[in-house]
Amino acid sequence: MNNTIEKIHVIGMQMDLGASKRGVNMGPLAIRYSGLMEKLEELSFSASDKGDILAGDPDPSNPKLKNFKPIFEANRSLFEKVTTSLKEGAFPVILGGDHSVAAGSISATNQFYKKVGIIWIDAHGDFNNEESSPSGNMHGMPLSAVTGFGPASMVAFSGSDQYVDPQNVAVVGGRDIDPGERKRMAESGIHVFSIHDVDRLGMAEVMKRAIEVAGNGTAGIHVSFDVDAITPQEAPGVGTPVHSGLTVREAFLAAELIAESGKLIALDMVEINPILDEKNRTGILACELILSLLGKSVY
Ligand SMILES: [Mn+2]
Repeated sequence: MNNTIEKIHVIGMQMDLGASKRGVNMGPLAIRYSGLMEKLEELSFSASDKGDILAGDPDPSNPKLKNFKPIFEANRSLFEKVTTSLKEGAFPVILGGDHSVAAGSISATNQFYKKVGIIWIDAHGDFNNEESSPSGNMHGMPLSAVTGFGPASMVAFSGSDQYVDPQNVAVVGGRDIDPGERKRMAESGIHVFSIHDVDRLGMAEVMKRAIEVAGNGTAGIHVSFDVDAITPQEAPGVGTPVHSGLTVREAFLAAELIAESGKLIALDMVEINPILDEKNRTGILACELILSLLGKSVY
């Protein structure tokens, strides 16, 4: 499928309950402040701001799935909102929020399109479930949940369980993956292009392979972009920084190659933490990456 994007719906998730550190709930504001809506219009898209979903109060009842209830409720709202946008023929751009928002957004695209692939750009694996997670923080679980490795309750939005085939999942930029999580990832059948692979192969080759993985036999590719994939010197305002990450140029190259593939069907841009940022530079970077993923080119 070669997807031509015309109409865009921007949906914010003011939620930080999936992480131990607070503040990424303000991510949607930081990206909007960078002029996202105006810049989308400049690129000739018909872009509508669908506002933000606000997460409820913290819920300490389950230490293995911290804040499960408000996270699930916010994600159910997101699932419904994304589904509505897809039915209206719009391309959804989801502004996080912590990465647990991908549970709602990917469930919606996968159910709507029947079979989607995922490119998950992240310093972390986000492949824990309630048993394997050392912290119980739900932003470390969404990729496991949407591929059917639990927590099943995290993605139980509709009657039919429909998971993304692990064979169509590519993780790019991983460099902080805990031992139990690594084992689960290896056994799941997902494809992992770690930061080491980016070093050895170069981003162009890694993205070529990732697009092949996520695009093969699917209706299109859902990109879930955690800004902590980028090195903290360039992207200081993130929820969970990890040293020695992608350069800004590698991140833009990845975005441009995904745009060029014509296979992008939805996008999450997550984990921007304005409290830790410097004059909103990470918010501006996230905004520019969204534009590149949607086809803005340098020349
Ligand atoms: Mn993540």
